[in-house]
Amino acid sequence: MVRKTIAFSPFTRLEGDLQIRVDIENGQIVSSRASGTLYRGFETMLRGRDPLDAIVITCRVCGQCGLTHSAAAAEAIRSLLGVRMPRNARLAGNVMLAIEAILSHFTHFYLSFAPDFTEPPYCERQAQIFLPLAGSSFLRALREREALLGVLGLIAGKWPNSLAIQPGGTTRPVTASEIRRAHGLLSEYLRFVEEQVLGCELEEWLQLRSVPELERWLGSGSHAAGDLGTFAALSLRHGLTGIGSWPARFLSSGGWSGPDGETLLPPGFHDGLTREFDSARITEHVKHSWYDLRGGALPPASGETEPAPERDDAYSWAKAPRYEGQPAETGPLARLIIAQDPLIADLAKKYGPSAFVREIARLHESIRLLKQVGAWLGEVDPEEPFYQEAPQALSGTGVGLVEAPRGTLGHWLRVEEGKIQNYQIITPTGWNLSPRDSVDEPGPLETALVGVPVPDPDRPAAMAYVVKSFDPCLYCTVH
Ligand code: NFE
Repeated sequence: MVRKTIAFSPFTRLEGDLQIRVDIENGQIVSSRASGTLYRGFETMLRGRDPLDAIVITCRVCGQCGLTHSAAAAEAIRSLLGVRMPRNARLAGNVMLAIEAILSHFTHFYLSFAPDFTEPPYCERQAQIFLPLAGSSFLRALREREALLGVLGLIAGKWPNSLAIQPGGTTRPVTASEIRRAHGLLSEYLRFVEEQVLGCELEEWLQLRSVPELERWLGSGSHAAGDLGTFAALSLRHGLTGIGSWPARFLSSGGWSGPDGETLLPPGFHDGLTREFDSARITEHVKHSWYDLRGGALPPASGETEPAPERDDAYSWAKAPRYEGQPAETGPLARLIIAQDPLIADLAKKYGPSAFVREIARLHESIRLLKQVGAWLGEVDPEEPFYQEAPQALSGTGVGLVEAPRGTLGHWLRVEEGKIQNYQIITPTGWNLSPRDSVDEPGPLETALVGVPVPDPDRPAAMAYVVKSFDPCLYCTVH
C-alpha cells in the first residue's frame, strides 16, 4: 500500500489563502487538513476602539460579504444596548443582505464552480457556456450583476463597504420612486434567472418538491439546456453526487429576520433531528491553530486571539468552532435542511450532503431569496422612519448573529468605558473549514474529503469540487 502526502496550494478561483494537505492511499484520500495560511488580525485591531468602529472596520473583512459583517457588528451593539430597529430598517436590511447573498451565490457558481468543467480532466464541450470571460452564460451572468448592484445602490447607498446598517436602523431612507426603480431592476435580474439559469418561470421551479419531480422537470421543455440543467447533467455524469458527503451536523442561526422578529429560514441544529439553536453552546478550540493554548476551548464571548506562530503542532490560522462540542456545517444546505425545504431534503436523502446537493442548495436558496426580496421591498413604507437615534454603547456585552451567504456568522463584543475590550468573530467558513479540535476531531470539509478519489495528483479535480462545494472564503475565516 503506497501512502502519499500532498499539499495543494494555492487554490484557484477561491476567496483567500487555503492549503489542503491530504494523505492518499490507493488513489483515495484517507485524511486531510485544511489550513488558513494568512493571519490578518481584525479582532486584535478592534481592541480599545469605539464600538461603532467595528461596523466600519469589519465590513472590510471581505469583499463578498462585507455588509453581512457590518450587520453582525451592528446587531452585536444593538443587543448590548437592548434596542430594536424600526420595521422599515429590518425590511431594508433584509433586502440588502439577501441581495448580497444572491450576488455571492451566483458569483460563486459562475466564476468559481462551473468553469472547472471546462478544464482537464473534464474538458466538457457542454460546459463551454461557462468558459471564463468567453462563454455565453459566464458573460451574461457577469453583466447581469449590474441590476443587483443597482438595487444595493438604491437601498444601501453603495456596495461594497456600505455602512448603511447601524444600531439605530438603516441610514438611507428610500423613497417610493426608488422602490419602484428597485422593483424594475429586480425584474431585470429575474428575467436573466428565468431565461438563462432555469429556462422556466421562477414559480415553476419553486413548485418542485422531490427528486422524481426534479427529474421530470429536467426531461421536459428547454430546462436541460439552462445553466442549472447543464450543471445537473455535468454533475451526474462526473459523479458530484457521490463525493463530499460527511455525517453532517447542520447549523443555522435563522436566516433573514422579518419585521416582527420571525425568520424566513428558521434557526436550528440538525444531527438527524432538528433541535433549537442556542449560541451559548458554541466554543472555539485552538489545539491545532496558531494561537496561545491558554485559550483551549472557550465560548466566543470570552474568547482570546493571541497569535502563536511558533507552535509547530498547529496547522491553521483558523480556530475550530464547535456546537455542543461537535463540528457543524453551515450555509445554504444547512439552512434549507433545517427549514425542511422539500426539494433539498429529498435530494440530500438520495445523494447525501454531497458536492452536488450543496451546490444545488446554493442555487435554490438564491431563487427563493430572489422571490422574497420583492416581497420585502413591497412592505417598506417610505412614510415611516428607517432610523432612530441609538444611545452610545458604554459597557456590557453583545452578540450579533446573522446568516451570511456562506452560513452562520457571529460577532461577540465586550465594551468597558465606551471602548471595545474584546471582539471575537466566528465565520461560516470558520465552521466549514475548521481544523481539528481539542479531541482531534476534524472539521466538516476535512471529513468530507475522506474517500474522494485522486487518480492523478497533478489534477485533483474531484477534490477541488468538494472543497469548492463549501464555497470557502479564507479572508473571512482568518479575519
Ligand atoms: Ni468572505 Fe463570508 C460569507 C462571512 S465566509 S464571504 O458568506 O462571514 O466565511
